[in-house]
Amino acid sequence: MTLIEKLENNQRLTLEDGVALYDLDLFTLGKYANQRRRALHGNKVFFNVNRHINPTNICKDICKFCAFSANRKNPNPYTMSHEEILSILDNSVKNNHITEVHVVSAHNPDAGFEWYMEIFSKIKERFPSLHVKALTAAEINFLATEYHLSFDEVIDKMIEYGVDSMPGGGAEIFDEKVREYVCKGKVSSAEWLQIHELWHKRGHESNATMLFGHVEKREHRIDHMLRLRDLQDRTNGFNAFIPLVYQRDNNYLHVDDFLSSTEILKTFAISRLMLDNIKHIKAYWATSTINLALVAQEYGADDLDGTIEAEAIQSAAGANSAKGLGLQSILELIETSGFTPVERDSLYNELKIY
Ligand code: V47
Repeated sequence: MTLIEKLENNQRLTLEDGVALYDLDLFTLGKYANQRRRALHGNKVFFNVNRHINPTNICKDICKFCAFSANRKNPNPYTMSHEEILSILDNSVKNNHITEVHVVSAHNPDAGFEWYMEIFSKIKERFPSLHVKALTAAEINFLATEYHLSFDEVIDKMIEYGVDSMPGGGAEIFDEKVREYVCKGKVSSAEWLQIHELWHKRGHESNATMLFGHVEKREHRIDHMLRLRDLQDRTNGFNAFIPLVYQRDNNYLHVDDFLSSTEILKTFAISRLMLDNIKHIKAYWATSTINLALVAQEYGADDLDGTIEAEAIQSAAGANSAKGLGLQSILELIETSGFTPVERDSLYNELKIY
């Protein structure tokens, strides 16, 4: 069967197929990805009203791509108190009616296990209906190592303290050689997958990211997708796959060539085609820019993430995302791109179709 016949017949694609998809022209690739996307989601573009909070930037890890960590190039170390976090949320809940808080921290050995966990129960106490999406597999691995706990023990604590779902961060690129080069010493690929598997096995859901556009090759991206597809076959716990476009400012990974928009759109389209068992492909606008994230909706993506309000990780590396996007802007952007905006909750239940 040729590659085109496989696409026509919705056949499962191999590593070689995935790499070969990059050789198709963008419009042919886009046609198949869009067909798959429309079969799943019609004309809908999903988003949520959320707030990203990054409570500390002090980190014992040394990822070369990171511009957020205060141990690297960022001269302003900080660790928020729980009261600070709660007062930010007071404002976001009151003025912006957020339904989700997405909490991602650096790996701060001085903050303490309780500091990491207790904020979740405090959030739940003050805002019982707010969805808490928190603790990447990289943070869980850090907490387990630092405090001599098993992954199961950390996960049990997360559930006890009120975490609802896990974000997809820390996946970077699973290929061991590239990983060793870009984020030596951080959670390994096998550990990242194991942590999500344990979380899924408890009946909880999560997302999966991939950081691309740095030193990885196309086959590493496809390999990354296939490792996720294998796990999803076993657990069905991933809601969304999120290809994060690498931002190159203020870090130690000297990459001169920024990806072309064509390569970025192809990667969205290919992820839609390879990941036949993950329902949503998120074009996280903070890394792809809002313009390309909207175009990506015609190339396999169906989601934009959310209003985010404030963002510190990607904006530290050059993304224009520090101030978030207003609800009205998101609605207008989706509508003027010809799509139907659908506000969703964190688990993709539809809250409002505009
Ligand atoms: O894992 C770090 C990435 C991630 C850079 O689950 C960078 O819904 C680009 O995971 N250029 C954290 N990216 C953010 C994240 C995320 C974001 C939005 C939604 C969800 C979700 C998850 O940020 C890290 C890392 O891969 N990152 N540095 C950089 N220079």
